[in-house]
Amino acid sequence: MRSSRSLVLPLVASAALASASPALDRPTPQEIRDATPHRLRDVAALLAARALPANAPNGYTPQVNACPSSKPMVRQASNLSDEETAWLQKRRQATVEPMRTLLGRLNITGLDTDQYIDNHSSNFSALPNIGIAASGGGYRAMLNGAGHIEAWDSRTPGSTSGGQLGGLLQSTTYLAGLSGGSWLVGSLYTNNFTSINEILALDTDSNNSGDLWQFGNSIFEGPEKSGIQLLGSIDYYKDLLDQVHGKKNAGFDVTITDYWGRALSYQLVNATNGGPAFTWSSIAEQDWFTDGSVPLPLLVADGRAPGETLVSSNTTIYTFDPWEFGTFDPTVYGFVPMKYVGTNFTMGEPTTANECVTGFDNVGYVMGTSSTLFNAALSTINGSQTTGLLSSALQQALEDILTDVGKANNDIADYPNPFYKYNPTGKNKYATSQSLTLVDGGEDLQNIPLHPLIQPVRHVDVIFAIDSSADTNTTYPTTHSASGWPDGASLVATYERSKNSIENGTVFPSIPDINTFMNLGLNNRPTFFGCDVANLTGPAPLIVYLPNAPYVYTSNTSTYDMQYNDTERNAMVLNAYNGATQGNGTLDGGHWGTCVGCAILSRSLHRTNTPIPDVCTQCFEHYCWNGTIDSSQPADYVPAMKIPDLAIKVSGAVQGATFSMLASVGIAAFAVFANL
Ligand SMILES: *[C@@H]1O[C@H](CO)[C@@H](O)[C@H](O)[C@H]1NC(C)=O
Ligand SMILES: *[C@@H]1O[C@H](CO)[C@@H](O)[C@H](O)[C@H]1NC(C)=O
Ligand SMILES: *[C@@H]1O[C@H](CO)[C@@H](O)[C@H](O)[C@H]1NC(C)=O
Ligand SMILES: *[C@@H]1O[C@H](CO)[C@@H](O)[C@H](O)[C@H]1NC(C)=O
Ligand SMILES: *[C@@H]1O[C@H](CO)[C@@H](O)[C@H](O)[C@H]1NC(C)=O
Ligand SMILES: *[C@@H]1O[C@H](CO)[C@@H](O)[C@H](O)[C@H]1NC(C)=O
Ligand SMILES: *[C@@H]1O[C@H](CO)[C@@H](O)[C@H](O)[C@H]1NC(C)=O
Ligand SMILES: *[C@@H]1O[C@H](CO)[C@@H](O)[C@H](O)[C@H]1NC(C)=O
Ligand SMILES: *[C@@H]1O[C@H](CO)[C@@H](O)[C@H](O)[C@H]1NC(C)=O
Ligand SMILES: *[C@@H]1O[C@H](CO)[C@@H](O)[C@H](O)[C@H]1NC(C)=O
Ligand SMILES: *[C@@H]1O[C@H](CO)[C@@H](O)[C@H](O)[C@H]1NC(C)=O
Ligand SMILES: CC(=O)N[C@H]1CO[C@H](CO)[C@@H](O)[C@@H]1O
Repeated sequence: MRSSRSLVLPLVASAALASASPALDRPTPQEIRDATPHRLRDVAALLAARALPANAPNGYTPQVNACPSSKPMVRQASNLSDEETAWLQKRRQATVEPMRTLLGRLNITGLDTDQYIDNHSSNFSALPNIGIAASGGGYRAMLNGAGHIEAWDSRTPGSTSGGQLGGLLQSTTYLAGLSGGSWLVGSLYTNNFTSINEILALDTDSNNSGDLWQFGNSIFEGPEKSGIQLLGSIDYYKDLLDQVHGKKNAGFDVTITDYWGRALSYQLVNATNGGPAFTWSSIAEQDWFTDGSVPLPLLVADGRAPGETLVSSNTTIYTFDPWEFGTFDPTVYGFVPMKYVGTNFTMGEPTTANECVTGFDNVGYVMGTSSTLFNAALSTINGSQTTGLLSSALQQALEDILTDVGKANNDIADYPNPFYKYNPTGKNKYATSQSLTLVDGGEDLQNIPLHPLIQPVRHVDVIFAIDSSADTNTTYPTTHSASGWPDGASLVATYERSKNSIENGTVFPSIPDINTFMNLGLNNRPTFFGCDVANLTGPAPLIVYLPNAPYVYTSNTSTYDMQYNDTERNAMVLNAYNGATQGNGTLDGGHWGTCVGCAILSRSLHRTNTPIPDVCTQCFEHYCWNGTIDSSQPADYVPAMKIPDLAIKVSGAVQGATFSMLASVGIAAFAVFANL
């Protein structure tokens, strides 16, 4: 008889089970699979105290229940949700003290920052409102973003000493992620907003069960452990299949994104089997979020109907926040409660009052939706390329999907359209379709998730825009340009869009052409855009542009690198840490910290009619793009290591499980993908 001892343990014993008593039996994968639903719920809760398996006992399969008495409805996008409005009261208040500490450390001579905060703390809307945006670009982007977050997090050891920027994260209101950036953001929020430092430290400690961010095994072979148990590739494939089949058998359309999102979760969600019951909306039910102690996470995806071609000027951009899903764009202009995404809506209401769907918003599916271009990583695999890697059953399942949707649509994520017949007489172009197909948030070339942060209703003052795009040697295929560095193309796309009718009230600072980025080196060092409020056509944030560059490591790894061992991973993160802090304040004359403080304060000082301190004027002269254009053909771009003394060499090229895009036939967005 199989012991069910651990399955029926009361929840109070779970902490002891998880930490102190390794001798106690833990459920085996088989036991978990065999467990009855109520037992499964206990197991899930027991294994995953740090996040919320809100869809237990159903796991990955969405549930259909009667709608609650207060029916979920689509609302107009004319303002923020009531939830966000209420939450902001707490969050903005919670940022005041961290901001005071940070600004006090940044040595802004000529401004008594303590006094400034005191003068305005009763009306915190006068104080700076900060957003962070982490771009796409696969694991490169995730890790480059992570180094910035680590540098800005006051919990990181050493981050609050001189020249350091720890506390910026704690001062931030919004944290947006797209594609690879969504893996970073999503992973933090499904793991109790744990610190990057803790994630990296824990899993290099062999005595600890931390299994997050193990990229040494690629997504094709699966992790060594599934949360707490050992896991072989065969079990991994079986789990992926079982989970997605559960959803399919319950009557929901599945796409390769379902498999991709599930596979990602084994690396990003610290729970057994990648937390199949963890939902994105459950973030809104957790104390550490509701009390305003962390920023609001925002993940971005693009709408793309089958066969449609996307350009930045006509793409509808959707955002997932913990309360809602939807868009401010005039093409749809609506939001629906996140928890009920998956429900059939008609004219803004559930089509059938006794059929409300929950649990569709699995956290891996949401991250997978923001990063669907990586579906190609799974779907291009066939027996000849990866002999024995994927089980034939999984391969068959992927091929069946491709046969259904067509290869050109291997990158879609399928959602029941919450905006079906919603506002059909308005501009909702998508009102006639019962399904809403979403794709990677970078497919419209706006690879930095700025869209949710430039909405006027959010009143963001400054955006720290982390650009991990791989633009060079794709937009500039000259033989001597190194590949895989940003060239400003993402900012250009957002600027171009802001001049189009889809902008709907959003304003973006002037951005020069790509040649100017290259010629002036704006893509090689931090650059501020939109410094002069008088030169803007309306309220717009100041953009602190932070392009990926080699500080201590050649961090232009290929977007297609699907495997990083811990040495490589940590080198990527440390490179970004050095970028975020400009070598702990040692680079560029040593004024970087002060200038970050000035960027944070810029709009606030303007609002409160406070004179700009001289040090800030000097900062702006140094870091702001001043309108100079040089559109001549740029020279080849082969950036030098910025801190050669500390350069990290990891011997051997990173090869591992890259997948060949050339082998992938029929990807609609082939050219776009190359840039991500
Ligand atoms: C979550 O993080 C908070 C703050 O760091 C900590 O106090 C709490 O114990 C954590 N919860 C769990 C379940 O780890
Ligand atoms: C948003 O607008 C709706 C409709 O005008 C209104 O009922 C709601 O109270 C507004 N919410 C906030 C937070 O202003
Ligand atoms: C602060 O900046 C001033 C110049 O504005 C400089 O003289 C001083 O040494 C700096 N102090 C610290 C602690 O960096
Ligand atoms: C992952 O979960 C395990 C078990 O609950 C916990 O001990 C560990 O600290 C977690 N790791 C991270 C990085 O949160
Ligand atoms: C967007 O613009 C592209 C290029 O002009 C065009 O091919 C495509 O059909 C447009 N899509 C929509 C939805 O308007
Ligand atoms: C939603 O509508 C689709 C298409 O009509 C249907 O197949 C599906 O069963 C419906 N889902 C639910 C939960 O009612
Ligand atoms: C740049 O691209 C060209 C053509 O794709 C390639 O042959 C060349 O090796 C690349 N250069 C570098 C430095 O990667
Ligand atoms: C900056 O500090 C980090 C963390 O302490 C360290 O690893 C890194 O080498 C430092 N960089 C420089 C340029 O000193
Ligand atoms: C603007 O910046 C360019 C270099 O980027 C510099 O050559 C020029 O002198 C600056 N112009 C002014 C008015 O400061
Ligand atoms: C100021 O605005 C003009 C007109 O939009 C624009 O051409 C110029 O580049 C802007 N200058 C700066 C520094 O943003
Ligand atoms: C990581 O990979 C590099 C390059 O392939 C190799 O030199 C290094 O020894 C590896 N490190 C570990 C810890 O496996
Ligand atoms: C500021 C602005 O232009 N808002 C418009 C955004 O789009 C919606 C839907 O088309 C309009 O109703 C708003 O007026």
